[in-house]
Amino acid sequence: MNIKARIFGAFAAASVLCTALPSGLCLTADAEPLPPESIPISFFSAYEFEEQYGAFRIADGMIITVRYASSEDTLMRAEYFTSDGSAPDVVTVYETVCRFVMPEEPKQEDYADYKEYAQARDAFYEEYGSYADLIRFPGEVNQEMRYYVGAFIPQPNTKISFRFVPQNESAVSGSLRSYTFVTDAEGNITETDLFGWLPDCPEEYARFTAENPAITTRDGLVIHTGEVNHSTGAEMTVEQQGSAVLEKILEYSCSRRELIPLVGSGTNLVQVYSIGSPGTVKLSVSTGIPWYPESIETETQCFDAAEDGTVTPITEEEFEARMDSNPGDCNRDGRRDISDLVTLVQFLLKGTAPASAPNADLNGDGRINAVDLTLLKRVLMTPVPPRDGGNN
Ligand SMILES: [Ca+2]
Ligand SMILES: [Ca+2]
Repeated sequence: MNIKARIFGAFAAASVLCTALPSGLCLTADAEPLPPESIPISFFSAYEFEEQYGAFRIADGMIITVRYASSEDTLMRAEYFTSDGSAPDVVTVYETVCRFVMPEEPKQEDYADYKEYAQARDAFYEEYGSYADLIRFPGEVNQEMRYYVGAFIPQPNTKISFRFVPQNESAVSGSLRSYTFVTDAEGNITETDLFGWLPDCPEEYARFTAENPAITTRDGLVIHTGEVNHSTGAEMTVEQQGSAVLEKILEYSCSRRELIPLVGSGTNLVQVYSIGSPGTVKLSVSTGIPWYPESIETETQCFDAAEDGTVTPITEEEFEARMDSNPGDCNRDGRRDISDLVTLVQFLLKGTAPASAPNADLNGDGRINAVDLTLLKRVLMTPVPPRDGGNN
């Protein structure tokens, strides 16, 4: 295949830098230089890489990256920079674009009978072996797909970030997520961005969901993972309750890349929340078909989010208890505001029971009366409203 030869040629050119590389990475000068096996050198090996590791992998002392594009215009190459925006001293081991052109499907009219056609079709699928399911037809013919592949070695004691930039300036830029890596004195590389531990490909997603509950916490973030199949009419809805506020900072898919769009497959969704305001929170995520309630499944988890940014899982009972130990939060929505005053006044005038009797009894004397109303007014007029989540 001539693509292969071209790629090896590209590596041969890059291997001029061999003297700068750690030993073992480079092959002897007389042999035809081959990139280390950790670097994908064909379209489908780049595909496997992306399924297994996502956009980046640290291997053999290098940062290896792949990026998919369905056309030249959307092709994204990796650009690296230091915290001050300058270009760091990085050895580019390998940089290429691996292409795959979708072959034409045998046409039935080109064959004498159906049997002959079927044989040709089977031979076509056989040729692509384990990748045959990725190029299912009928579809667009001669569509060319690409992976940008890069491998870099940063200098010791450096911190570099990568971001993908469009190959073509006029192209619509895709996700501008950046990835950051730190190297120590020995040149060991560590990924320090969120994707160092957050899954960003199907295999990492499978591992993450096997090891963690559907709603989990790490590094002060709350992460929800779940599958939703929009083609069945299913939807995912998120609700939060309590005094803390979660803000969604990321939502992305970790599904298998479909080279030919398939109908009816689900999406492995990852949602990441940071703490917008501390306190206590209950996060509920429901997935299912809205008009078919039996299909709806709900995942719930409660957390304490502290001022210092730590997030701790708590039980639903603990959450309910916290909700009732927040004096002044008469309507039990996690906050103390004017609506609580309305709730308390309605109780005093009309006897309408407040959602939380313990919270309405501000002085804790076992009765809800005008004294509590006075106290609530005072609480609401305090310049800095307490937001302790009822933990005091
Ligand atoms: Ca309230
Ligand atoms: Ca009272």
